[in-house]
Amino acid sequence: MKSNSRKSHDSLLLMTESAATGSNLDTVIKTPVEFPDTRIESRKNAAAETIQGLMTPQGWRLAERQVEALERVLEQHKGNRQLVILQDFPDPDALSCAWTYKLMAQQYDIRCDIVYAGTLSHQENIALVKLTGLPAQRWAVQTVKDKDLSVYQGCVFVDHQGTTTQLMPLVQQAKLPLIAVIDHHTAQGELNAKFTDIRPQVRATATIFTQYLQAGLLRLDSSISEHVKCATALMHGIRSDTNRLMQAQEEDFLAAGYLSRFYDAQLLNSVLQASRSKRVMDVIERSLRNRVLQNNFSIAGVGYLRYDDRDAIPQAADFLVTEENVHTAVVYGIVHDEDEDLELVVGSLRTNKLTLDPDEFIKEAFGQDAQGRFFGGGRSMAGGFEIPMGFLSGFNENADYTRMKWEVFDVQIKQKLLRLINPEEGVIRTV
Ligand SMILES: [Mn+2]
Repeated sequence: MKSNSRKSHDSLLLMTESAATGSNLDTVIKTPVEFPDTRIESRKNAAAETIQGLMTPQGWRLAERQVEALERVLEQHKGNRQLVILQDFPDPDALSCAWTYKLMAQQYDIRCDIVYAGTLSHQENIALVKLTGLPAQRWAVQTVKDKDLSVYQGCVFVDHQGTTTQLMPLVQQAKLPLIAVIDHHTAQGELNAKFTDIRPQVRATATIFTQYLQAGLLRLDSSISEHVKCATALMHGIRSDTNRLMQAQEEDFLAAGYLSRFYDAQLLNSVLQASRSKRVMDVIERSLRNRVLQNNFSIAGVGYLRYDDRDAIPQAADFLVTEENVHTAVVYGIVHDEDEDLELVVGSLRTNKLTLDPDEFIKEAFGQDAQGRFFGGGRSMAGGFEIPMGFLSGFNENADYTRMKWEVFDVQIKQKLLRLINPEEGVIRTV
């Protein structure tokens, strides 16, 4: 069914394109049409697609404007080498957008390296990268110090604004100019990029990037395997940031509709089939056992977990928010990085309460550090935080000490959360 419809679409394309490619089909018109810039041609096609309803008129106008601005910036940086920086624990939205950026920039002879400082933790993200051959590399902070950043002429942030990557200070030190920021999280402050497209009302950055494709920044071709895989990654990005499209809005559906022409459903299915490890299941079990229910919030501390299992926290939050009468779940734990003997508190919030702004909620609950940076933030329906443990960080062999340390953080975090959840009750009792 699927492949049939794709075939008929392809042959349709062939028919309409034959004039331009000058093949010997009977239908070919003699005058060969020359397009000096293929992007102009695809812009025209894109306009036709808009009329067919794959973009809202507002979405189209915005995308067209942004694409023009981005094209100008790419043009100015022709031949450059750029770093596309992801958040430390990249998700499908971030990964797919970085890849799309890389493919778009390639047309301008710009070479991009996609990097992240943390790790790929969620089983689906590991599967996504492996199965699509997605070109992202891990740059652990300690190894970056030996890297020569002067080979790059600029950097790009997608799906974040520099607050969730440990690479930020290094990039600033190397004085790498910020070329582009494309994100759907709430604006986190002045960044001074050459191109900025921050749209907090859009559910996924992958939707924004799909609109760039639709507006002609890169013409997807279903006979190019890399394009098919990238479209599949974008589809996964939109799905995963919209709770399997359940929180998607018109723009996201339309973007998914466009991608449906190119993506590989079977490949996406294989990515989604990736199974959870036992350790992730254990974290989910702990969250279930430890959860505290109050005012339709479900709060759970899960204790210590390994760095590689860090993404078990949002998965546990995803699960807790499905309970009856719960609209918001917050799950947190102490993530231990054995390589660096570093510990930090990591937490995730998931909500389906439309009036709750995760960004505001997290900023309000945890405040800022000494440098004025917030411990976390969010986008629509989801948020996260990371709190360094400072002097208390580091492994201790004494089991009592380790338990006590957890309890202190557990109580402190609950206290900060419950102050917002039950404002009238004030501070909670610790026993
Ligand atoms: Mn996202």
